[in-house]
Amino acid sequence: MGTDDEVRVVSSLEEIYDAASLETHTRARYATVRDAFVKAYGREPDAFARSPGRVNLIGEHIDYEGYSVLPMAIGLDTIVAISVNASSGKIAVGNTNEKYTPKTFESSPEQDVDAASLHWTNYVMCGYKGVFDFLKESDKASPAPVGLDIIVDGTVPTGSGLSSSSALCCAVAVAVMHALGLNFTQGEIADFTCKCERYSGTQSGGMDQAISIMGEAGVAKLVDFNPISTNDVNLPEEAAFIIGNCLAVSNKAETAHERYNLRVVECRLAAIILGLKLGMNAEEASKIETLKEIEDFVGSMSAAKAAAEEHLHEGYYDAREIEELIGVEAFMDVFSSPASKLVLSHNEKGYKLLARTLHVYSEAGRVHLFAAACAMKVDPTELGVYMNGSHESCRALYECSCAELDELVDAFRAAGALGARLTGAGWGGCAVAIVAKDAVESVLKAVHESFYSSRIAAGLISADNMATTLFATLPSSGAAILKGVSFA
Ligand code: ADP
Ligand code: NG1
Repeated sequence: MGTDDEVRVVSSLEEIYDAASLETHTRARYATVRDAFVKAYGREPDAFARSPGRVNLIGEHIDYEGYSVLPMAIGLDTIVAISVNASSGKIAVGNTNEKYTPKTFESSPEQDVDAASLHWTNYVMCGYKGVFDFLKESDKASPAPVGLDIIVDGTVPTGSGLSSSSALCCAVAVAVMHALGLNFTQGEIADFTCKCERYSGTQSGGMDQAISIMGEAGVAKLVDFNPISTNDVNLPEEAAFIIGNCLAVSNKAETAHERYNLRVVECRLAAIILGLKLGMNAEEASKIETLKEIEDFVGSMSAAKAAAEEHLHEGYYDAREIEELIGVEAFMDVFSSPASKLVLSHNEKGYKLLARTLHVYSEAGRVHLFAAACAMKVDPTELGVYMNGSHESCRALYECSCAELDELVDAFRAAGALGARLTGAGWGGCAVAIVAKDAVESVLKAVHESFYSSRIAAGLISADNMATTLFATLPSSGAAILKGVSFA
């Protein structure tokens, strides 16, 4: 499977899920989604689409800087049941989880997403609009918008760095594409879902959508950008990966102006300043979007890193210093999107440019070392070293960790993991650890005791929810459309 292939259409759950998960909950889960659909809309759905969450093994906060990342899809996913409703002419959206209230929209794809509302259906509208944006952009004939009935069900923990938002956005995009009788390639869907998820307010890179659409059972993927492409990475057979949620929730859209989008802005400012210092004229420099373009300009990663060390200073730059360095026009251009304007209006401390840049360049290097080590089948201990290095860089240079994540990473290492790091955007959410396969049970037990038992006792997490809080995971398959599936 690759960027030119279409999303798989399957007619049985066995083609996606393993026997144990079907037996214990997945078959029943699909029946529940179907029943919720029948209850809400009075008939069975025409089809289901599903798209998984992901764990990023290495390469954090560098996808939006143009650098390759190395995630794998996980077994937790989002299911969307869908039917055309020609008579309603509206987009009706419900959820199996009562916490997520239903909402009905007009069917015009031109409508804005109300990012400030932070309503969960924003991600549904992102996926919906993305299908029509893509048709428009690629000059393909666009069907007239029709009414759609939708029910969503998700098992990816939200705000946890396992990309529940992209699983939702991608599952909706695939479901809408199918319901409208369209067929795009996986590469096309990965590309437009990356763009349309930005309607939710975060200026994300394309990692999550790419792996959610193009993930495959048994392999992690090295994902490259501009254009998006993926290469299989065979993980060492003698190693396993464990995910642990540190229980600090980090809702990306809510905090974007002071966290995620601020980092995106800091990297762009650093890239423009470096471009100018390296001899670009003002017009050329103002067009620079990513730190990768600076590497391309100077010819190597080591030269780019040396340039950053020479031309950027430690600590914060305030707005006046940046205006003096790059000019008012370029400064305003960086903040031209509504999301970036929010960053500017909330920023009090200033912008840290050297530390962010050094994280990006060193992390990009670690991704390739990790991929090469997998290809050469080296001892997984080496992978652990790269993962530990990544966490340290995220913690100290990118400042996207938090006390709970650091404690969990330490707990993994103390329990015998070969390495551990935060995964996803950070500031809360999950850590991922690499462990020797024969140590999985002992690491799970030790981390349960050292990190979780006191939190269970304090009521921060119920023992019933531990299966999606601390678990070993294998590379799983990407998005699929399910037609004519039997739940018996
Ligand atoms: P993550 O790291 O999980 O992607 P985000 O904060 O980016 O975290 O996105 C989480 C948000 O995505 C939730 O607050 C909710 O609005 C939406 N979301 C994700 N999955 C679901 C779902 N199954 N049902 C409803 N909303 C969901
Ligand atoms: P999370 O918050 O884990 O879904 C986000 C971005 C990614 C990437 C990582 C950090 C979205 C949808 N995803 O992931 O593109 O930049 O942070 O590596 O915003």
